[in-house]
Amino acid sequence: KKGYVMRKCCYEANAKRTPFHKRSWKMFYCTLRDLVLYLHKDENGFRKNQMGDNFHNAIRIHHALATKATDYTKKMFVFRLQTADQAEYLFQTGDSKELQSWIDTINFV
Ligand code: I3P
Repeated sequence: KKGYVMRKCCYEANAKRTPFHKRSWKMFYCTLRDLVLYLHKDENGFRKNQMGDNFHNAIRIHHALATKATDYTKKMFVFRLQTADQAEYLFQTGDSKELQSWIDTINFV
């Protein structure tokens, strides 16, 4: 699965709260492949730079959980991703169908 999403970091690994200057929403082109969610600036990023500089923008989703962020009311169609290493992110998708599709894809791969 792939597509543009907005992402906000809330917690880094080991439930460490993301510092204020890194908590803003950013747009990414998101590619889910082999249990890893790759986040690139645009569609070309993945191809150009498969093994490249974006390692820190790769989120391992093995034993991760995606749920609708019903408590986050500032934006619509947002899900929360909690990873095995206790990082946490919010992702905003385009509509309710995309929202459900990302959640299902992440939880059932
Ligand atoms: C953050 C930015 C985010 C905001 C976050 C701010 O500031 O305004 O949009 O999250 O609030 O810290 P900056 O751009 O300087 O990084 P929301 O959109 O969810 O309010 P937070 O610290 O309460 O997460």
